[in-house]
Amino acid sequence: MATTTTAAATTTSKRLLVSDLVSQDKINQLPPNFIRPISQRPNLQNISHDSIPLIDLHDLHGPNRATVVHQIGQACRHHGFFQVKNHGVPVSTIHNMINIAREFFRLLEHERLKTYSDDPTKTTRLSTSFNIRTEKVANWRDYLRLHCHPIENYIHEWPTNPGSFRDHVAEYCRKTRELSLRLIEAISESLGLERDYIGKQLGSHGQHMALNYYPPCPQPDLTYGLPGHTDGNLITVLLQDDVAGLQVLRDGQWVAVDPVPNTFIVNIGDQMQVLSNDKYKSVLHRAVVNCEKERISIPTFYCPSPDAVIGPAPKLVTDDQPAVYRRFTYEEYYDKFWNRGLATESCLDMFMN
Ligand SMILES: O=C(O)CCC(=O)C(=O)O
Repeated sequence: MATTTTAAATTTSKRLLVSDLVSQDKINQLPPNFIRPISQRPNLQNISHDSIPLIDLHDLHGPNRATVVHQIGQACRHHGFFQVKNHGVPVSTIHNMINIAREFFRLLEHERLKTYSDDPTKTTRLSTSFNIRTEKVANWRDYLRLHCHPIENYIHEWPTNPGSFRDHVAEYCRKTRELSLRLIEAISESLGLERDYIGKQLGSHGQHMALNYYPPCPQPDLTYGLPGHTDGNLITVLLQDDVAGLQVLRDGQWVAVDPVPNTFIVNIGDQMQVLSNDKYKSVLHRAVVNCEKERISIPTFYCPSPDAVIGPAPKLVTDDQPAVYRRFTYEEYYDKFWNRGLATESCLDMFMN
């Protein structure tokens, strides 16, 4: 692999990963391929901190279930985002996951690059930005993408360094899958559907995750960790470390979701918007970076299996609200999602009736 030896803002970096640009080339200005046109920059001064709802899941399986389901429904309808506590994922599992992600990104470059690929169809891959094959401006992010359900189909592909990587990540995947299934049941009920309706639409189900690593950035006002986008999956359960960076669009204003220890952030993805026939919205969100601290975020993307056919739930299609979307396989959606390279914020428009 070619390397750059000087801090140069006028040349495009030959490093594959942003983390190595920072740790090895020690750049102090953004290389041009990361710089957004003025109209697309993050405007970090104009951010609200009026956060998203925090829902206590303690009573989800008790006599007060209906109250919690109602809170979840309101959050999905009005925000598309909420946080959860008493979610059932042990604190030790969360800490192990964050620590192992940090250890992974601190490995030597040649060790990390063993899993490098820019091919979005690969089920285990370390990569950078979003899709460097199709995008014009790069993002200040490296990420390890893993498919994790059914776990036995994929675990043999995962990194073996750090030594406890597979054990800690597998445990985390099992726990976040349990949480995702409980949330999907509650969301199904909140839409007036059978508790198991949405789960039954997902074929044999899928679960992917990303270990996102955002290194400190010399000019965070010129670029993004990830620009505004919606998630293409069903629901996302996001863990972030103690460094802020996630922002959610509400009423045309970007709102920061500052970290709350041991909580998860849940958001509605495009497939849930389709199944709910637009009752629940898959909301734009983005990750901004900062010049002082590295940041780690770990989204679990719960999704249909590739062969599952997704469309609006018939019970939610009425004369007043006809089916907004056609039916499609998740495979078709997933291909479009990755190929557009985040050049458009969402690809739901391509599936409208
Ligand atoms: O880093 C974050 O907080 C958001 C990550 C995200 O939106 C994604 O990976 O799709």
